[in-house]
Amino acid sequence: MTNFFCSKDCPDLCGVRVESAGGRHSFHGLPEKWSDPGFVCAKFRIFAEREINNGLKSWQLVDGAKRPLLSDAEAIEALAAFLAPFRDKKILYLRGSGSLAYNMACWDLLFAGFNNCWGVSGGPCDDTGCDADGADFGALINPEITNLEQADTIILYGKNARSTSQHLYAYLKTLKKQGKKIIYLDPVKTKTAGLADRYIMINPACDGLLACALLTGLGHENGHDIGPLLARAGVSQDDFEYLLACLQNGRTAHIKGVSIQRHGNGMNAYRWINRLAVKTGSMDLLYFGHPSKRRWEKPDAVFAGRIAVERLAEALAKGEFDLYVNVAANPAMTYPDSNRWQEGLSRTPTLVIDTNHCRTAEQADFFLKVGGMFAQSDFMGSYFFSHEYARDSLTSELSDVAAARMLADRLGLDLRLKEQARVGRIADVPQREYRTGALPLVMPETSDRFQLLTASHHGYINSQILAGMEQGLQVIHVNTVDAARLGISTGDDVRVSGPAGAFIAAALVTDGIAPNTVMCWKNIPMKEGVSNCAIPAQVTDSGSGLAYYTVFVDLHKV
Ligand SMILES: Nc1nc2c(c(=O)[nH]1)N[C@H]1C(S)=C(S)[C@@H](COP(=O)(O)OP(=O)(O)OC[C@H]3O[C@@H](n4cnc5c(=O)[nH]c(N)nc54)[C@H](O)[C@@H]3O)O[C@H]1N2
Ligand SMILES: Nc1nc2c(c(=O)[nH]1)N[C@H]1C(S)=C(S)[C@@H](COP(=O)(O)OP(=O)(O)OC[C@H]3O[C@@H](n4cnc5c(=O)[nH]c(N)nc54)[C@H](O)[C@@H]3O)O[C@H]1N2
Ligand code: SF4
Ligand SMILES: [Mo]
Repeated sequence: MTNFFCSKDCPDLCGVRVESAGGRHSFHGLPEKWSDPGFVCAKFRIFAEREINNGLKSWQLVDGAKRPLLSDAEAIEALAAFLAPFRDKKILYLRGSGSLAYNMACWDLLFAGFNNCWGVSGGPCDDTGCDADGADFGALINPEITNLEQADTIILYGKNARSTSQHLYAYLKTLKKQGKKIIYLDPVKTKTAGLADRYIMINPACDGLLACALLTGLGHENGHDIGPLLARAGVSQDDFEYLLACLQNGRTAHIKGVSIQRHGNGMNAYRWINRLAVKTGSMDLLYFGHPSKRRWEKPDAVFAGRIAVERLAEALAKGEFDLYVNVAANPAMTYPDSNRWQEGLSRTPTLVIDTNHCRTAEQADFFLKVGGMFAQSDFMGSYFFSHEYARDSLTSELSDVAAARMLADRLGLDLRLKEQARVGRIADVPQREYRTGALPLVMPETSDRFQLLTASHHGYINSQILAGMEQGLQVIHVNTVDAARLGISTGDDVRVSGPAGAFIAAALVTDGIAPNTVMCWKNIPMKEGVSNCAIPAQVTDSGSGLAYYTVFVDLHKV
């Protein structure tokens, strides 16, 4: 029996008990205070299938053909020779969220040891929201999740827990049975709406407007006109009064989804929700996604410089770097402006270090296959809950850390990755202290085209799917009234054109999406292209996070 944990980009951070017999493993989730009995989600089986002895080998492109590298020693030897000429060259280094555990920093430390290696500033995930909480509270921290037991009402702002945090969802179900009211705000009527006492189909990027209207209604704010704010948000007077009554007649918890900060005004929206929680005495009932390794000292990888996240594809396409190093990331699928990424990857020599042959690897010059989380002893905390776990490796495949150490040896670099026991703990994470005076309200962009949302699907995480799983998911959700106006029916192939390019998906006509809004599942191959072909690389009002959802598209039947 081995103790393990799942280090995928998922807030739940399941602790796992593994029983192995005859080369087969069975996985059992450990219970938590808020999730007893424990369980692992159905995706875990997919991770095991993708990553344990999946038969992939490393390879190097030689004269346009892939030369397979059959053993780990051969792969490391060839990679050391591949990297040697780049010791003083300008390198761009990107690490993604394939595994979020601490020891993945081995690669940061290795490449920061090259003389002119650049890291990235900002990111695709939670940077905007973290900047918001940093500005308002001077701290990135969540209250204990069990504080929810003190609430009478729980508001979920675009937090599709049923799909993206199944342990939170299980806890919400228990809390509902105890009599808590649940309110769910989302332009899309997702599976989480089924749990809610009230589902409100808010327009995208309008959560801050609603929070401001509520603060005005409660007398905490003036200078704003409630009527136009509600009209822009698509929130009815009845829903507004229901929310007001909840806030006035009991304690209300606020759970901010990561999604709502992926808009041009995403930081502002987060800050208005923060303000609503603070002014109604609920700072201890306010939740978001915070950094998962904040309780450990950071490994000291110092890069020669940093390039802004929205410039990555452009910089590679313009030939600003001699080498691109891509670790546990799949930007050809997951980052905006996919067509530009294709250009950049074909122009710049590229090393991909991954457990799978992802879309980005298809254009690599060197592919190093590692064993993934099952081969890696590691530790981390959750980015939402308070728990943390450590694990030993489960398989003997080449781990990221073993590969980085072997390379460091071959290249004569000092890899200063500490054992877990020697990594300093940060004992006193600062507490929240609200420090914001007046807060301007940033109105969302408007357009007569359709706002494109790209949401998580319960069956896979980010771009990590099994081949073929995208069948049946290559759809674009269109509101019934919009579809009638455009003459589009369910099953029609539709070209979705945005500022950066286009993709093709099958229409799925539904009343379960706000008018003038369309939605497809994120980060999978579409019938033609991928959703990020349509999405330009642009940042939110924090300047640090990508504004994936402030994009307006045209729909044409093909
Ligand atoms: N199964 C699964 N789980 C995952 C992931 C996955 O890909 N699959 N990804 C993981 C990662 S990396 C992250 S960051 C988290 C993300 O998890 P969440 O924070 O739940 O974010 P999303 O799933 O992107 O979006 C959730 C919902 O927000 C809605 N939404 C979009 N814009 C707005 C808005 O302006 N206001 C409101 N109220 N709602 C809006 C979308 O329609 C969508 O239904 O999930 C993690 N968990
Ligand atoms: N349009 C649109 N795009 C989005 C989003 C959106 O909402 N809309 N969401 C964004 C968000 S929130 C995020 S977090 C990003 C995520 O984007 P990425 O960071 O690209 O995340 P993944 O798709 O999970 O890809 C990670 C890669 O890591 C590999 N991998 C897995 N485990 C390991 C390991 O242990 N070691 C190594 N070396 N590799 C491993 C996987 O095989 C996969 O190819 O996507 C963003 N992209
Ligand atoms: S993806 Fe999330 S819910 Fe599923 S096993 Fe991993 S940590 Fe648990
Ligand atoms: Mo994310």
